[in-house]
Amino acid sequence: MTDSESSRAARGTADVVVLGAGPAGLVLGNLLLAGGVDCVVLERATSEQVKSRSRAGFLAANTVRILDRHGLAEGLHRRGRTHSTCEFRTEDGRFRLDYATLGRREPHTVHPQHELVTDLLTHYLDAGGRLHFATEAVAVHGADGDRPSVTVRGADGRTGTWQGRYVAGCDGRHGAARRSLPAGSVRHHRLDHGVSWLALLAEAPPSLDAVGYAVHERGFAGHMARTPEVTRYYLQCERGTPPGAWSEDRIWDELALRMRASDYGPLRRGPLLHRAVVDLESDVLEPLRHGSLLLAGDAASLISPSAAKGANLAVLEAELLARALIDDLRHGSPDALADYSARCLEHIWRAQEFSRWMVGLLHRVPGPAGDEAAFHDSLRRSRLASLRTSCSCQDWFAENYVGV
Ligand code: RFL
Repeated sequence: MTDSESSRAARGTADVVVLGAGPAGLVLGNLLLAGGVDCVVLERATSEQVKSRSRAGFLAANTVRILDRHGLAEGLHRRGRTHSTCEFRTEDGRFRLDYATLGRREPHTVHPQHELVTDLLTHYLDAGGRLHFATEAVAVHGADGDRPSVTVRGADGRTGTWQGRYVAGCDGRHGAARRSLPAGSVRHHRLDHGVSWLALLAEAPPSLDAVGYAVHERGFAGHMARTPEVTRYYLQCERGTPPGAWSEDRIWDELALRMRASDYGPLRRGPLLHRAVVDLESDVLEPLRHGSLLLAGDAASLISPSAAKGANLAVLEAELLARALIDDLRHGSPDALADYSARCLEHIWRAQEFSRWMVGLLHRVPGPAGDEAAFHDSLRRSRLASLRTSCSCQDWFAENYVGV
């Protein structure tokens, strides 16, 4: 379906109306289609935008198993690379963890999110899936009953309606699903970690053969390979910093300083392809269901990128939701749908806890200097020392770092 066709804001029906064509919506769409459930995916962005949005890159072993189970991992195995080492650079020296030899002994697979999304999209469309780009969900209605509907708006401003038996809100943090929840219908837990990152994509080969985490008195800096030609860097910045505030030279100099390039080797510089400021925030909606409206991925829970969990949770939740919807719609068995929220929340809270721990490991606590800040800073150094020296701490780290 082309964008110009879809811009007519088509209207119609489907048993499951899926909002959003990110990892959550596309895994769900593929699994429902394979399971014989009638569904449609409605996506606000154009096909080109969806295929080029750079975000995650580190996929957990369980994510790969899920994608394998459903025949969705072909591109990932062809182009992705396994990754198993992280390096911490701190005021007390440098140490490495080969996490694939620790904990559950599992590596990550590095496969950029836009490539995963492109793979999932191709698979879904080739299998005959229905998807409308440039179609924004405006609101979900009637979620209290068993015939919910979604009003949509096309790129030309024309509106339409989709009706289903269920609506799956996979449309992220700012989507229509969250907005449409009646006040008080779900509990909204939120945490602002108080830290912001300048997230950068550089057209430059990786500078080290590991994920690099640098803890520095000027703030955190991070290094993550994406492809042999592209590397993601993070630079902690003041809250409210405009993404364009720093020149490329200043960014590279600051990265080199915080990553202690003079001690451990230079960074391989290159033009910056993309930059954005990300405030590290987390939230969880509880439960992930209101009547016939179900939430998955970032729409269900936003997680700070400090532990690379968001896309992995999205895939896991989409598989659980697909199974539950297939059970209900094809086999008349509603039990898995009734358990859907509780099953996801176990994984979500565990990931949130680890991601919060990582924030505390990698950053000085923002706020005024003083006795309390110094106390927190000593706790952070002690946490890093445990990670450097304690085998059981390293096993715990590895299990949580790669697990979802
Ligand atoms: P997405 O990917 O945001 O997709 C939602 C889709 O919904 C569409 N949409 C709408 N469509 C119709 N109507 C509306 N009203 C709509 N509103 C929105 C959007 O256009 C979009 O196509 O959510 P999903 O599927 O839940 O997936 C979540 C992940 O994208 C996210 O958690 C990760 O990117 C988080 N994340 C990482 N996760 C990892 O597992 N590993 C990583 O290495 C990792 N690195 C990252 C990250 C997130 C980052 N940022 C940008 C916060 C690095 C960064 C910098």
